[in-house]
Amino acid sequence: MRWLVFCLFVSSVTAAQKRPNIIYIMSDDHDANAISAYNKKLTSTPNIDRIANEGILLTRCFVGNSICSPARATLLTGQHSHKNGVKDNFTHFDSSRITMPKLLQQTGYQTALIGKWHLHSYPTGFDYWKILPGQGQYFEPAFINMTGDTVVQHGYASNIITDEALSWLDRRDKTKPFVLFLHHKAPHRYFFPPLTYIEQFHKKTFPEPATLYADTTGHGSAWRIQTMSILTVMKLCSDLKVDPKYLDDIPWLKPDSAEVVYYNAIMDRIPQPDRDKIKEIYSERGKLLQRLKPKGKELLKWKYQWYMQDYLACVASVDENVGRVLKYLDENDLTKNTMVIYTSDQGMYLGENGWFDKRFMYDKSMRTALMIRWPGHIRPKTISDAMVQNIDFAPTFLNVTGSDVPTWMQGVSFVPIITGKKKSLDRPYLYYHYYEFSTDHTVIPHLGLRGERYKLIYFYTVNEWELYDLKNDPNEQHNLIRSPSYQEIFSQMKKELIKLRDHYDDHEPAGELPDGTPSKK
Ligand code: SGN
Ligand code: CA
Repeated sequence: MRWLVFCLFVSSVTAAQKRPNIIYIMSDDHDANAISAYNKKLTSTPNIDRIANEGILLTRCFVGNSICSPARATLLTGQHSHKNGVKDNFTHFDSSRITMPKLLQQTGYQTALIGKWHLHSYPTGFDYWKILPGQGQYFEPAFINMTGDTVVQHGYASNIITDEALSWLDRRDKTKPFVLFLHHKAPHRYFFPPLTYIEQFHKKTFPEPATLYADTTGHGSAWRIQTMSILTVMKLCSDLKVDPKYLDDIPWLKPDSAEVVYYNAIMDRIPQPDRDKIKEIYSERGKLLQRLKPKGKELLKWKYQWYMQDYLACVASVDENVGRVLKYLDENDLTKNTMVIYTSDQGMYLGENGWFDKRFMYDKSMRTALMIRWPGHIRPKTISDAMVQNIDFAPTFLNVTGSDVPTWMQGVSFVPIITGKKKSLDRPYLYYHYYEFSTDHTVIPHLGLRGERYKLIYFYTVNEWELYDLKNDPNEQHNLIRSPSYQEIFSQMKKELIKLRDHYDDHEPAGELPDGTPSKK
């Protein structure tokens, strides 16, 4: 009898262990162009690339609302923002909702979430969690633990988040399969790398995007009123760490008092001796500004380079830590039975249109990086251009772990894509809806439709439409909405948009959509 019980126990452990583990690594604002698997011209990310080399690189993964909290609520629920309730960065996620991690728990998975959370309510559905409050800090970050206490931990955010994740892996219940959500803070604004990477990046020069010096002439209201400009909105002291003392006698660069307070606060977090060394390196920026007193284009040229130096140095810290996770899997015999995913909560402007930040439905911010390794299921070095969306993540996780996908989830599993069974999902258009209109970057709310070739966007509060031909104009520079030869496509796409809005049960804006402000020409 004892023997039988033992055999049953062993067989249930083996069966449980056969179900794959998942490690989902999501960074914050990491644009695909800043990953060398996608683009070799900006930087090198050998560890992140390893996931793509040993698995699949998806070149057309998109989000449904390009901003942090909404993307995270979509990950948990498989639903667009209007259904999961988190339309902007200020809304609390209703933690009593059923979520993908809760469903995984019910089937015997151990679940853990470590790092950025940004959904305001405390996490539920995780056997273990430890989160950054709000956006979190890079140096000496505070964490909220499961008892609700806040503890400040010594070190740099990317390293600590990884330490915590590896330590959870060490002490997890090894009889159960697991899903680990490892959410980095980097490379989010204020892009603040650790000393080693500042040293490596501060003398590098990066290629400028073709539209860095573009202005808003000829564009619609949304382009004209956005505040995402590197030249006029990105701050020299807080964003680019120029000591205010270098700017006192340059009237057009002189920071206001809030900016000086912020600069001192972020600097003061860095322990010595690194703080002085970092200040020393950044003093080169201040001295250069004093010497050249640049304005306009010349100033933008420098700001762009410094933005890239700091942003890509933060990316390097993420890459190093992705390497640590992969090494841990190798050393603990977990590589074979663990699906590893690398992605970001959305894309990010890296100087295109002269911008930083995200929010817009343009591909630059709507698209996000996605690569997946799953030995034995995904062929190494696969590249797929199938259109997938972040509403599909939850259904995919459920599918991979052997659960049914509830009908209230709006996405579909993309397992057939990554395992090579299908070339595309039967879904010709993706839906998008951005809502947040706040002092942060003032992007006008819009909804829209992305097809294989065309993209239609409706900025409904100003009644303006934009239509792009992504084949001829991948950078979305030429709005074709008034072009006579595109009127048929406009009306077709508009019908599809209304159909998709109704299909996803979005009621804002409801009814027929007006054709927009008539051309003045
Ligand atoms: C902060 C940033 C914004 C950024 C939002 C949202 N401002 O408010 O630039 O768009 O976060 O980012 S900053 O003054 O703190 O830099 S998100 O990734 O959380 O959506
Ligand atoms: Ca983000």
